[in-house]
Amino acid sequence: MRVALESTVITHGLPFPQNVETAFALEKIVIDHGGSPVTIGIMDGQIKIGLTVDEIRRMAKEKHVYKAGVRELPIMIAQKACASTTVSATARLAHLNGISVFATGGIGGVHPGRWDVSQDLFELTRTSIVIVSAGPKAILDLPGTYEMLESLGVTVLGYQTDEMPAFYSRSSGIAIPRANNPEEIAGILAASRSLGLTNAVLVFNPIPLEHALLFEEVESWNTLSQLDLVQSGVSGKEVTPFLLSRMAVHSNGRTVISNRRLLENNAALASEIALAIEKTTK
Ligand code: PSU
Ligand code: MN
Repeated sequence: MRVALESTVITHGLPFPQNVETAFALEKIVIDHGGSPVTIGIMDGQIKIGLTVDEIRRMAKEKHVYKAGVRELPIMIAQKACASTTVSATARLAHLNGISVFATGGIGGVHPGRWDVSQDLFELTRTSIVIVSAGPKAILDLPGTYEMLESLGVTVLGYQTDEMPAFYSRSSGIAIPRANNPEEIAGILAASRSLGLTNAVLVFNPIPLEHALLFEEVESWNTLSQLDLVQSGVSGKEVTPFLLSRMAVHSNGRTVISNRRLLENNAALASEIALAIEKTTK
């Protein structure tokens, strides 16, 4: 059973060398669960449904890999470019290739302030796949992102929680439906498909308690990072990578460690869900 993993977290989400270490650690977790990890990306215009070890290393080290969302995929292919794929692009490519489960860190969403809403949210309305994340990224407008998911009709579940987790921390105060085990999630995907729904099943898996950061502390680093953003003049798709790198600076690297731990936790749950889906479709 295959589990999709994304590559933008490697190229734009984590610093080198933690990014390569994390990419391989995630693949190992899937293998240890009896699955096949499929890290998705684009090399010289070729869609890679499973980057090789060397390709992952190359992506992680290169400075100017393009960050491709679903709308940039056609450009990357036609121009024979090298690109990492975001949640939107990875979900689409995984689904096209018959993969039912995808693990990431945090989904994109609604940014605070001026209009900036991730392609991720819209892609989730047209890709029937289970996506495991630790919540919308902490640098986002959490209530706004939650409301947008509702407006778009995306099925949202908390894994063994009644609250939407907040990426580096476990709670946001926003109530969501709960799922208690991988079999239940497999059943929800099957029901979604039997209804002819095209949307994703978005599973929010809270970061393990021992690696969680205090919400108040995260908020204080976020306030500083958002000020840095205004001063930097950074815009467009560079916003999220910029904010994540500022969070790492203000937290003295603590957000990088938490990000890795939540990614590992998500890869493990995604593997269990993939196994449950395989059992029910046999
Ligand atoms: N999860 C992480 N770190 C990341 C991302 C996810 O832990 O960097 C990436 C994903 O690829 C996601 C992207 O799709 O951040 C969101 O970018 P934007 O806000 O520009 O859509
Ligand atoms: Mn954006």
